[in-house]
Amino acid sequence: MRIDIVTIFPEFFDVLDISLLGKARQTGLIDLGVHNLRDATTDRHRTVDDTPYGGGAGMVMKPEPWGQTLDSILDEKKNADAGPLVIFPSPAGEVFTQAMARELVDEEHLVFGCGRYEGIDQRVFDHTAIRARVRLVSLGDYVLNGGEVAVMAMIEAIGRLIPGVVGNPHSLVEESHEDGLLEAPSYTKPSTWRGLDVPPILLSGNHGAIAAWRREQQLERTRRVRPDLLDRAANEGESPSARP
Ligand code: 6GU
Repeated sequence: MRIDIVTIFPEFFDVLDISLLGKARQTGLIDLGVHNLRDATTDRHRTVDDTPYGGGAGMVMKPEPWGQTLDSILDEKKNADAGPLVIFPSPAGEVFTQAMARELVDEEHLVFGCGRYEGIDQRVFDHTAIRARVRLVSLGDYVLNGGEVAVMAMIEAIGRLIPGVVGNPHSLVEESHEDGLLEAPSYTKPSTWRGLDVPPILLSGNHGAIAAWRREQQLERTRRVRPDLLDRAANEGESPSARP
C-alpha cells in the first residue's frame, strides 16, 4: 500500500520508522511519502495560513500550497473513481471505526491531508473532489490541534490489517471491535498473583466451556461499558455475537 501524508510537521511521522509499521516499510508492505506543505510556499516566511474571509477567530490554511502539493501526488488522470483516496482528518468528518479500517485496507493508495489552525480553505476539498475520491474522517467527538495525531492513529489501525504486518493473523480476529464486541480479559502465568487467581475455567482445558465463558465476558463488558455497540448492532438488524 502506498501512503502519502501532507503536513507542516513532517517530523511528527518519524515514529513510523519503528515497531511493526517500521518493519512493514522495510519489507515494502507499506510505501510511505511525507510531504512538507511549506515546501510548496514561495514567500520568505513560508506562509501556509491567512485570516478568514468574513472575519472570525483563528487562521485558515491557504489553498495554493495545498493545490501544488496535491498536484505532485495525484495523477493527471481524470477518472476520479479510480486512483488514490484522499482523507482529510477533521472533527467535522464521519467517525473512524474498525469497519472503516477494514474498508480502507483494500485501497492501493491513501493520501492524508493534515490541517492545522481553524481549517483548510473549502476550495481545497472541492477541487480535490474533482480529481479524486475525498473523505473527511474524525477520530471521535473531541478536538485536536491538528490532523497529525489522528492520521497516526488511522495509519496504525489500517496498517496492522495489511496481510503480513502482524505476525500472527489469528491475533487480529480476537480483538475488541472485530466482532462488534469488546474483547474478553486475558491472563498468563502465574495462576495466582498477589492473592488474585486466574478464573479456574481457563485452567480447565475445556475449550468449549472456555469459548462460552469468553463470549459471556465480552457481552457483559460491552453491556456495561459500551451499550451503544449493542444498540448499533440491533439497529443494523444483526446480533454482534452472530457475526462471523
Ligand atoms: Cl481527525 N482532527 C482534529 N483536528 N480533531 C479531531 C479529529 C480530527 N478527530 C477528533 N478530533
